[in-house]
Parts: sequence; C-alpha cells; structure tokens
Amino acid sequence: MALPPTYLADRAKCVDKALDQFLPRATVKPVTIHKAMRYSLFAGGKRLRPILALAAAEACGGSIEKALPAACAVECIHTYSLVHDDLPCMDDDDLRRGRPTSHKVFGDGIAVLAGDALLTIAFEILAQAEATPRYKTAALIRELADASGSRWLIAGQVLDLESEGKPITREQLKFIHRAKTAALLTSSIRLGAMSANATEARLKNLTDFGQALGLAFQIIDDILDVTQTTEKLGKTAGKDVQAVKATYPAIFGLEPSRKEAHRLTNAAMAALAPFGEKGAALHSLADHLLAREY
Ligand code: GRG
Repeated sequence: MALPPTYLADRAKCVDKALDQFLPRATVKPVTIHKAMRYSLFAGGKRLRPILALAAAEACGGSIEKALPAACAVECIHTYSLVHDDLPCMDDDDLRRGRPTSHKVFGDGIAVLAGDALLTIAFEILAQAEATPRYKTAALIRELADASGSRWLIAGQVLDLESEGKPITREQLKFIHRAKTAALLTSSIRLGAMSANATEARLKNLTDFGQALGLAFQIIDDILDVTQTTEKLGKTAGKDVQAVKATYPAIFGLEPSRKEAHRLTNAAMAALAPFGEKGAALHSLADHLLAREY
C-alpha cells in the first residue's frame, strides 16, 4: 500500500501543533532560550520519529492523541542531539534543516543551553503521557532515558568522536550506527506502541522492525552524504568524508551499502507480518525511508 499523498504532511502538521502547545511561547522569559528552542524545533525537520511513533500506536489499535506526548518527546530529544552535534566542539556545522545552525544564530552558549532545555522538556512532555494497563508512565520515561542516555545515543556519539580519523572494524561501525541512530528510532516506535498498551509480543515485533529500519536509515544517511547536494540535504553534504568519518560507503563501498539498506528494510517489513493490514502504514513508511533523497 502506498501512503495517501498527504499522509506525511498531515502527520507532521499534527506533531507540530502538539509541539507548539507543549513548548513555552517565544515571549516567555528568558526570551532568548525559548526562541532558540523553537528556532531548531520548527526548522522544517521531517518528523520521521514522531510519525513512526504515531503509526506504531495505530498498528497496536491505539489513538494518535494518546501517542502524541511520546511522539513530541522523541522529536525534542532528536532536535537536542542535532543542536549539540552541530556545535564547534562536535561536528562544527553551519547548516541544519536548511538554516544556519543554532550556535551560528544564538552563539555557542545559548545553543548548548537550548539543547539542554530541549532534552529536559522531552521528559516533562513524556511525563504527561497517560498510563495504560500494561505500561505505567514511568516505564515510558525509563524507555526514553535508556535510548537517549550514555548506553545508546550518547554512547554512539562518544564512539563516533573517538573514532574520527582512525580505522575501525565493521562491527564497531555497526555498533555506532545502532547506538547513534537506531536506538532512538526504535524507541520512538516502542513508545508509540506502549502508549497504545501493546502486548509483549507486538512490542517485540516492533522492536525487531525498529532495529532493522534504524540501521537501514543510518546507512541511507551515509549514502546520501556522498551522493546528494547540500541544497537537497539542508545540511552540509560530504561532511563525513571531510571529517574522515567511518561510514558504510567508506568501509563497505557504495553498492554493497545500498544492498544492505535494502536487505535490512526487507527484514524490517518481515517483522510486521503478525500485524496484517494494521501494519500497512509502517510498511509504507519503511518503503518511503528506503527511497528518500534527503
Ligand atoms: C550530541 C548527544 C549527541 C548526540 C548526537 C544524533 C547524533 C548524535 C548526531 C547527529 C548527526 C547524525 C548523523 C545523526 C544520526 C541520525 C540522523 C540520520 C539524523 C538526521 O535525522 P533526520 O534525517 O533529520 O530525520 P531531520 O532534520 O529531518 O529531523
């Protein structure tokens, strides 16, 4: 099934509306920090993680409304990681989501604090998620803390920083990609499912789906870095080569990387089999991510 033509735009609009309500207005003091948080959050990100969270909730028979706090929380974590990743002490990037990066507009100090504030508000938002018979709100909070903490998202960034310019093994690269990208993507899907009171079996199916899709997503990101332009990506193309970063195309070659992304996407889709028709949107989203050009 192809996604209805307005599916992605409609879902992104719904997430944007909820984020706008969860975040302090830009006029709340201190104005600078709220402006900076909103600047990066509403810079035109694709909203893939929240869209996956909402689709996972629906696949488990739940509602969009109940999944929105989880969907918004993961987007705040994702945006914080991008703001910090772009800082001069990390990847030192000038462009993100087609706009000058936060530190270019607000200065390094406010960019650090805007990232910190987005990280913090993610948990404030998630704390507003309703408990279900199988999952207390604290279980959702713990899920997101685990994926975004020092064992996964931050671990990926640490290893990424430490391995710059050094040779690493294929297994090390796979771990960096799993930690830096697949863990939060998987957690987005799991949180959507948890807010829909998913059974243990369905949560396991969606974990398998997310892990395969998340790795495919980062491999495609690596491929796009060497095959697309800065204009198309809305961020500096060729940055990985310039920083001598270990990527799938650099270690496995471009064609084998494409094949691996296909193989993983098929594996992700196979994990959806128990959902039958209810998994159709997630299946189409996996197809969409494989074919993406930015
Ligand atoms: C600084 C704690 C910390 C972590 C940084 C996420 C990350 C780790 C670094 C950002 C750069 C990078 C290559 C991230 C991998 C995940 C990824 C492909 C991000 C881009 O996600 P998209 O394409 O971006 O969904 P938009 O802007 O559309 O939301």
